[in-house]
Amino acid sequence: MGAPDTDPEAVAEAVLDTVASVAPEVRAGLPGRRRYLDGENPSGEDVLAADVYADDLLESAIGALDGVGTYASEERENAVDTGDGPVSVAVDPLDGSSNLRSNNPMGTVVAVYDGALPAGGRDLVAAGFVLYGPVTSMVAGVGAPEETTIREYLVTEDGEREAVDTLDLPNDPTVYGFGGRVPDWPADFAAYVDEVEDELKLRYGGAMIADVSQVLTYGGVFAYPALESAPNGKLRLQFEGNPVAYVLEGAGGRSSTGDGSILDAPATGLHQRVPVHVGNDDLIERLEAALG
Ligand code: P6P
Repeated sequence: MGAPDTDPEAVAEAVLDTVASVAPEVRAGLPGRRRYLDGENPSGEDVLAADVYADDLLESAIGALDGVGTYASEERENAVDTGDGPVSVAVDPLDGSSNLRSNNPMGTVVAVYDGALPAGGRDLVAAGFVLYGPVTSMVAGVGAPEETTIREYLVTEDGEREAVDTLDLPNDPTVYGFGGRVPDWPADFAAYVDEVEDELKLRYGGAMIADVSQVLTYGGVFAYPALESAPNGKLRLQFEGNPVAYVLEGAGGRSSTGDGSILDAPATGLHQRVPVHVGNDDLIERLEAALG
């Protein structure tokens, strides 16, 4: 390795290129890795052979980059020291991997922070996700959250990113998807759902980035809210909440923990959970009013 690059945004671009470059290999390795392994991930969830496979590929490729000092993953208890670089990379190697057994879309989420982990969303210098759908695509942006532009790319069989277009949230929202069980929703969230259901069509597939892709394409709202049984919801701030908030806010939408932008949520731990609500500005504004 040469001298670590010191420009965080240049390193971030290299990280996004690297995630795209390994995407075909991740996708090609899925068919033979649909079995569950013994043990659980740090969040207490079952682990598929594909989760470990994708994580190992990404750690090896990202950790080798000049400028990356730390690699962290939803599948690893602790972050990995990968050198002296200025940025830390947090990855959900296969978001929604339980969809592999039912052959539904899933993907890879990546967040690039300027500095050490755990980090707040305002420390992001890039974020995005690869979606393994009918085609392999990437949605990502580089720069400070307030300055980024979110773009969609097709990922070629050679792992190259081909820009398609910039992404701006449609003004006439049509879809919603909410995680958790109805009886677990707090009453004020259930009241919000009652209101929203009259206006939007349900789109929920069990993989955050696939459901978020519906919102980015058609407008609407995705939420994995706080639950009576899980006051901080299910999704992880470092690996899911911050990157998806970066993307939605960068595309002209809004994010909320229920009490302000997810990007302002204090970072307290590598695997901390956070309620996630992202989508069109007025829908999130109404959500925050409902949650009081
Ligand atoms: P549920 C996938 O395991 C994940 O972390 C997100 O991608 C997704 O939004 C959520 O959990 C699905 O959770 O409770 O619907 O299975």
